[in-house]
Amino acid sequence: MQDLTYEEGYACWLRYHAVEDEPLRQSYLRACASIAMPGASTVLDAARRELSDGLRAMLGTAPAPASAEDASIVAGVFGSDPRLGAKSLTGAEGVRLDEDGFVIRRSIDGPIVLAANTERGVLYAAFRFLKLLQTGASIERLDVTDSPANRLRMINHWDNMDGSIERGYAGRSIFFRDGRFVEHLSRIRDYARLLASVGLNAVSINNVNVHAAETRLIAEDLLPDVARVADVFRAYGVRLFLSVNYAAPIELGGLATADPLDPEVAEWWAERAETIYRYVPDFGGFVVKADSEFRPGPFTYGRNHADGANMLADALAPHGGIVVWRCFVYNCLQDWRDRKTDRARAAYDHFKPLDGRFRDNVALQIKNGPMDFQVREPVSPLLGGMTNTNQLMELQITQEYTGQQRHLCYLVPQWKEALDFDTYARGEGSLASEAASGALFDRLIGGLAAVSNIGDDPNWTGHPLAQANFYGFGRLAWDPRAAADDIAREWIRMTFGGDPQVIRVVSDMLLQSWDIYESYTAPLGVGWMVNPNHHYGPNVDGYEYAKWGTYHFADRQGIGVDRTVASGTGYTSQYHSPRSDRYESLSACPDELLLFFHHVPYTHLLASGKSVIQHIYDSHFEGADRAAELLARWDSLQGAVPEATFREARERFVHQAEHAKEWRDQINTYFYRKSGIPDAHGRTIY
Ligand code: GCV
Repeated sequence: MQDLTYEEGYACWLRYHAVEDEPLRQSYLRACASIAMPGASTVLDAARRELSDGLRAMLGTAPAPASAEDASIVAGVFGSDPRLGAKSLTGAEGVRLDEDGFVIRRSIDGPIVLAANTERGVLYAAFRFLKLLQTGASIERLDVTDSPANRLRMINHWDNMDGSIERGYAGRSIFFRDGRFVEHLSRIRDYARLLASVGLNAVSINNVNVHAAETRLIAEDLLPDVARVADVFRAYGVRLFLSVNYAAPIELGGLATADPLDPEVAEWWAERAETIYRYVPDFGGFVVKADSEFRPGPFTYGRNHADGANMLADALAPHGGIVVWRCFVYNCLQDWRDRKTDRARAAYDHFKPLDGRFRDNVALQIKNGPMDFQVREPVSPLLGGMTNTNQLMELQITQEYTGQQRHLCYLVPQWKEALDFDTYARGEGSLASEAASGALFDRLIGGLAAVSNIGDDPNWTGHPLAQANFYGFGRLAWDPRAAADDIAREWIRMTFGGDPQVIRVVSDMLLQSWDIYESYTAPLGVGWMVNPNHHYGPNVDGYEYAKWGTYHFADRQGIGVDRTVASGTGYTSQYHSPRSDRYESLSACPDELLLFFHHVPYTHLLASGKSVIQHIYDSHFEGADRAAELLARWDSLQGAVPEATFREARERFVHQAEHAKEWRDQINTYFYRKSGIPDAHGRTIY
């Protein structure tokens, strides 16, 4: 019987399963007999503890403390012991080694050296070294040099102080309860450790929709609590950010205005920043949702987003903080009769003209797609559209539109498509991941941010397999080139151990799950078709006559949104050529995005050779069948994964199989009734 935390999935991928292969265990034991870690700090302590606990769990014995001359593992900052070597900006083969990078080296019969430019780098090296053992790698010789591609690797929480989580599907907040901070911080500590284990270095703890209670997070009565939480994260190398209310000068400061160009307002924020830094000396900065979905912002005063962001940036600059300013700005009071306004255009239209006008300590946070985390969207044209502004790509780990952690949807393949997207901003090969990291335009700040999917459920994520999304985001934030299947396999191995059947079955399930989910929900990139507000379950016209700018325009002849320059909203022109030409052309537009860019008759033939209507029928019948197979495949693992995890997931697979049928039947029936075209295979449609 395993311990409960393992059974329930609390330990996630840091379970540190005992190594069962005896010769391998012996070789690991010989290599890890003793350890020296010069230096003392909370971050180094975390690394020391991790190495000791992890090695004890996997090998049965923790390494004995030793002097650096005698130790089999020497870990620390370059220069803190001669064995660690001197400070270095390049590792093996000239690989750049930045402040978070590290090296792991071992020559024949030499000690294992874990070295980095910073303590945080040493912590990352410790986790990476442990991962080598978790995944059964040989450690006879080691020459690893690694640095993150992104400077900012951030998690955004949408947690409210009453303990609720906007779009949270895994319980309540681990930070807040009943209007206050939680008393005991041990769960936050365990969470900080999970973040560090995948190299994440920044966290914002409150919802971007900042309501009255959370506006006070920057007030002096709550800052001591903010500082306590920041201390916990700091020990794992994670900087804390807060989402702020743009109208705080009025709501908290009692000023008459929040106009960014009003000197009194600027002074108020500067004083706030100074106070915050007295409590949290390494405070990361502010995350801001302004002039978006009823949140206040600079528009109220006739100012633009650069005015708004720069004023906050100036307040933070003396302390080293940054402003993460979200580009999720669109008209959420659109008249559905208005065919000219296109929500997809909005972010680009607002922000592109401001390119180059933001301070160096501002980063614009851009959702991966132009709409809102649908199962399929094109990549936002702002990524690669702005060449002179720091950017972050925003992803959504929490499965708002992708099954709410009741359906299996491994999102790493979706994110990979966004990261690997060629923006053509600097000619062919101008990847969106490099626009986001800043590498494409020589920007200093850049990275990835994602909306968390964790809560206080015993296994953190509700669906046990949704942990793979959190893990996968961390891996991609560090290395966007990592492959979705490698990430899946290593997550499974670290989480469930080395049983080949478990690795094979779960990785197949994960890797097919996005495709399966897409096939029985909204077709061909058109999106939405969910129930309003909570966004769960099918409702084809749920958003069709709404104010949110979310339409599919289905009539008896056809469906889709014409976003071409020739006859539609002109959105395709926001991309660089040849991308723009491909989307503009009906024949060159990829099938999976066809209805995002074009309005076509149901009889239109896709590149696949099927008509649109037959594609809808086929994908929905197949998708529901494949969802049912997920359950059967999971059932084959009973006894091979922890019982509690098995049951938790099984319950969800049963629901998913049923719910997929509901999706299938509603979508197929709707389009059969609209088009009058029967299924070529005569299957049941209602
Ligand atoms: C935090 C979508 C979600 C909202 C979310 C918003 C955002 O509209 O449904 O819950 O608000 O995105 O990203 O700001």
